[in-house]
Amino acid sequence: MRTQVCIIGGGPSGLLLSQLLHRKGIDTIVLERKTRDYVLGRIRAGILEVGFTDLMREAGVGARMDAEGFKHDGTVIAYGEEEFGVSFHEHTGTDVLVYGQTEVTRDLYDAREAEGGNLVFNVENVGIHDAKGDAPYVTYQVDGSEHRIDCDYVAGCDGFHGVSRQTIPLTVRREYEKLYPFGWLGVLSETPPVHDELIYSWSERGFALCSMRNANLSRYYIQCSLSDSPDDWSDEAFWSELKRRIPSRYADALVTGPSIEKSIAPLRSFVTEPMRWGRLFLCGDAAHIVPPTGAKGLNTAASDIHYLYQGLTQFYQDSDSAGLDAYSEKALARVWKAERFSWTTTNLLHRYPDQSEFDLKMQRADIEFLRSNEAAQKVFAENYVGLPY
Ligand code: FAS
Ligand code: PHB
Repeated sequence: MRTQVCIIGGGPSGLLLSQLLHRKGIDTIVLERKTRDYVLGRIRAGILEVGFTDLMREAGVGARMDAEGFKHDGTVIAYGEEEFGVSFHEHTGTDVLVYGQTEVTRDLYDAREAEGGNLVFNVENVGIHDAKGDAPYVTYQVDGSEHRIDCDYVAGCDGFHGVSRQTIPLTVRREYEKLYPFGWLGVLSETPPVHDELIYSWSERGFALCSMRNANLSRYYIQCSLSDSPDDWSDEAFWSELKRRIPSRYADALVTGPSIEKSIAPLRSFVTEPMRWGRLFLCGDAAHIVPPTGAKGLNTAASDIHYLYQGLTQFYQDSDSAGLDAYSEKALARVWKAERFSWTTTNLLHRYPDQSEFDLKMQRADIEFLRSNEAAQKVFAENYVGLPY
């Protein structure tokens, strides 16, 4: 079989790229290791930057997002019983959209299938071959039978644990990583959100985040130990710990209920360079990971897809490879800024096990500076709504 772009990974990165290229008449195939339902069952991001929502509309899959998503023009930062707001709109003239990654992925799957997209599920043993040559090809198995796809380019959209990044030789790859000494325990519950904006909360006991998906679906997180497992946390234990970590006016108003999903994500900062090797391009989590504190994971995948989509379109329409040649440098320039914001917000709001009294004073001063300084709030807002592509 032959295609123009072979996309490995049927998460939001791979699906968005496939849908965008399809609308430009560029042929793709998407190879996904799991089933559609498995992919949709993973509860992840909740906040979309304006760049992401623009891409979804350009891909022709923005209707439900625009109808059901919630515009948020600010957020609450809390510390102990104190709190203050940061207005995105006041400082940037724009806002973010609350619309879960699950729904983004569902919309993309629906569009790909409605438009005859070539999606292959349950693939195994994917191999990328001759990426440095002019005739790359990908092999994989489904139900035990071997397949080969000849293509012009390969897009590695297969996440942190995928095969694409590993295909780039260690003599070429440079990896940068920071592991955090804590994780996030997340709970999804069919309860009304405790507040109409997100609440990022620093507390003596650790970080907490109050988020949502819709008027009756809330998403909450608490910082937890890396040695914890979801089974260590009963719903009751989770709710009472969350209440201890947010201002009492919210704790008293919190509507609790049974968790319909409970999971722990370890926090990691990670970047691999370069994001291109011959005819193989890395996108999204295949190339970089951020701690979710800044809501940058999915949104940084979007800017990668934007740059690669532009480069491939320029190549196929104008036989001009300038966009492809600039991809890695352009994508990394924005990736590192997302890494910086995610790292700084994580350090601002989390309790580290080895923090000294001086460290705590510095953390408190950082929060106080953000509360009291317009310029600091503008910087926070510009990063949160998304830096330009
Ligand atoms: P994904 O990992 O989503 O998708 C990659 C796909 O490739 C998967 O479907 C996988 O099955 C498939 N795949 C892997 N190996 C393959 C192979 N060899 N062959 C074929 N297919 C293969 N971001 C936020 O902004 N906020 C959050 O709260 C948040 N929470 C997260 C929680 C967890 C546990 C994780 C892991 C990430 C979280 N993220 C969050 C980040 C997340 O949203 C990612 O940024 C987003 O999923 C990136 O999308 P993709 O690049 O498509 O990668
Ligand atoms: C979420 O709603 O899942 C969410 C929101 C903001 C973040 C991280 C996760 O920073």
